[in-house]
Amino acid sequence: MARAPHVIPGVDKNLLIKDAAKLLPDPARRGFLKGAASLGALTFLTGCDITDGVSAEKVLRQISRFNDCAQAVLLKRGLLAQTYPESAITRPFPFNAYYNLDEAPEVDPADYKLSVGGMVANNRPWTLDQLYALPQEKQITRHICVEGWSAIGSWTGVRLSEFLARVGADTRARYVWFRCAEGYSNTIDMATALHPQTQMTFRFDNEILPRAYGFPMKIRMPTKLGFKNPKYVVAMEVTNQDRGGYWENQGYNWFSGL
Ligand SMILES: Nc1nc2c(c(=O)[nH]1)N[C@H]1C(S)=C(S)[C@@H](COP(=O)(O)O)O[C@H]1N2
Ligand SMILES: [Mo]
Repeated sequence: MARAPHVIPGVDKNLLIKDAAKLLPDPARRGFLKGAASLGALTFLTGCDITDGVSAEKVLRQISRFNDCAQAVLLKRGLLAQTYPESAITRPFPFNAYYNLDEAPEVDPADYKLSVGGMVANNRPWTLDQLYALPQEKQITRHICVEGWSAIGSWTGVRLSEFLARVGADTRARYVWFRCAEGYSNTIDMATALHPQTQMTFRFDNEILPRAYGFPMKIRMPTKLGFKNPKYVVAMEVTNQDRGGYWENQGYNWFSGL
């Protein structure tokens, strides 16, 4: 089932660095994009240790690590990822997964239940109707994939922080782990989980989230790279253990070969 499309020969690493920098909250982003877009400049702006590498693999891994570090340093200051007007939305918005669209999971909304576990006071599962009844808001933000593309989309849903409060999550826990209908998974740090722009998403471009983009629910976080945004989410767990994820567990070796 797995394919290995995550290397695009000829991708310019400087462009990738520039794109990754768009994840930075202002004013760090503006400063960075105005100046020389280098890993050195990223280090300077954030204080996060990042060193230039010879291979694209190394660079991308560093960017990924850099993003984790930037979370702690920049997002704790309450900074937000850039938002855009409706006119900036990329149409059509790209589909991406480790398989083709016709192999994407088809979740039956009537059967769907989000299971909630780990360090929470209330672990009852949630139906789609119960989730839809929560307060929702819309964000128009940029999604950046390490395969070398980015696109601006419109996502509507509930703040993950709001949901975590409702299930009585222990927010002193270090991580939130997600499992998806087809087996994809990933772990995010609690700072990201509680970030105001991290969203349980139910709509794309004002319509019920299409199958391509993760029906019935994805987790959207504009402060993280695309692969950290799980689609078709069926389970969530609040935990002190880093349980990794689909790509994380492969040690990013999907980059090798460049
Ligand atoms: N369940 C699941 N979520 C996933 C993936 C996947 O293969 N399965 N791919 C990730 C990657 S690498 C990207 S870039 C985005 C693509 O989201 P999109 O199809 O909405 O553009 O989904 C992320 N979340
Ligand atoms: Mo991606």
